[in-house]
Amino acid sequence: MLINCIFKKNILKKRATLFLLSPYILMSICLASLVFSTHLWASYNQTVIGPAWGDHDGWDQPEYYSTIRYPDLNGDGKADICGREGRGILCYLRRVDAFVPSTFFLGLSNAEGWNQPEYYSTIRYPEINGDGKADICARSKTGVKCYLNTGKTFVESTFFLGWSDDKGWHIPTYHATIRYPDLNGDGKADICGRLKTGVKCYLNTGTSFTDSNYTVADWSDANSWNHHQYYATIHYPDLNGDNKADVCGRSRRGIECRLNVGSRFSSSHYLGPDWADAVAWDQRQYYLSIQYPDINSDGKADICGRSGSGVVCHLSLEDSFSSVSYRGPEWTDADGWDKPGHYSTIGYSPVIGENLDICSRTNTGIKCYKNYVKYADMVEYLIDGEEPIYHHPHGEEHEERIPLKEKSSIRKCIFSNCIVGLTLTGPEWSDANGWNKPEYYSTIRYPMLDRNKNVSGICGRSSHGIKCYYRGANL
Ligand SMILES: [Ca+2]
Ligand SMILES: [Ca+2]
Ligand SMILES: [Ca+2]
Ligand SMILES: [Ca+2]
Repeated sequence: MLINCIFKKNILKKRATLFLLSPYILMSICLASLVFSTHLWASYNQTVIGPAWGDHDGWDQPEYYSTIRYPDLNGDGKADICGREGRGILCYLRRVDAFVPSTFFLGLSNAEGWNQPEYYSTIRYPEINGDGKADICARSKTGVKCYLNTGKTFVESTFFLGWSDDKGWHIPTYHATIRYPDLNGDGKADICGRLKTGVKCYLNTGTSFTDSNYTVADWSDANSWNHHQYYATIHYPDLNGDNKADVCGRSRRGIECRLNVGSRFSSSHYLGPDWADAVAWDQRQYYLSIQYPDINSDGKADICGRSGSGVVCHLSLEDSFSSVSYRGPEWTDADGWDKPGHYSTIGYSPVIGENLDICSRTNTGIKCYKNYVKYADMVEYLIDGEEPIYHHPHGEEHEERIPLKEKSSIRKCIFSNCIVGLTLTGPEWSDANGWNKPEYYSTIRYPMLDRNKNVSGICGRSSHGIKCYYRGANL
């Protein structure tokens, strides 16, 4: 009902002249249904209280707050929480309405140098041994080591890679690119990083990392990939849904990906949007917003990024991204999204239903827009004077009908931002409450609080500690 109403209003202007509908009557119906359904879309009624990692205990320092993550430590599908304090990594396990202290600990302490960014910034929670319980890998002075999750704590393992300070890995252009994609689809994380000579990966044998042919030689220092606007965009999405990670990055010409063809990355390009330096995508407020959410839920990672005029996405097709662009929220530079306190908080998670919705922090707090990609082809741009093709969302006999896809549109709408401002209001993490400071906004995450029930949350650290919000069943 609401959705149909929304579609009607969206196409109001163009259809009104065609069908002589009274805009005032339609508007009244829409307003009435919006008022009626306000409680449906307003938002988050449940909280999970996390550890009291407050400013008083030093958690406003980056060597602590930037390490906060939400791995699943016990394999129950519910995100737990870990963070590094002075003594090492502490974790809390998820219970119904709180995260509670656990025996998990790993002594990556300040005394051993882990308060240095070239070390603490590399702490990750990949699945190393395939048992569904998140493990830890991190780079110290001597190289990358992994620590296995025993069910109670973390213990040192035989996994090691000599990406040491001596070999230059203390420099961000190298260590900031260390990732743990699963290249061969065996459920065990492999490891990739960018060296002077380009991207290089090692496969997980079950007990160690071994050399492989997964490389991208083009992305070398000689080709300028040691610059942040390029190396910081290297991601490992699964573009074709075969459960084997592919690789993407932004060169000065735009997005370039290579498909994983079994034992190596393809040498041919999987072309993406031309987000080139020449059109300002070398600005960090744009290139740092590049993500690969699967917005149409077909198992193939799509690409979204924020330009100066707002979020835009392209769908993953057979051998390239769609040339059609799908519009997201108009989170513009003019409205402040050129600042990291906004652009770095953009995330994609299933707030309502199964598709990925989009959220970000506004001046007044978190706002999310529902994913309408199913209807994207129907939403926009009826051409004046052309008879539209109709789609019957509830069957042919139903009175409601909405126009389906017209020929010449090249921009379509995916999130409800296009539609009467249908938003979900999240926590009031506003500028006025100090959330424009990095020790707070940079901790905002959208973890799966319950994977089995498809419940995602909004979590962040305030001056008092961690708190998560989610939509309970009674909303
Ligand atoms: Ca868990
Ligand atoms: Ca594990
Ligand atoms: Ca693997
Ligand atoms: Ca997709």
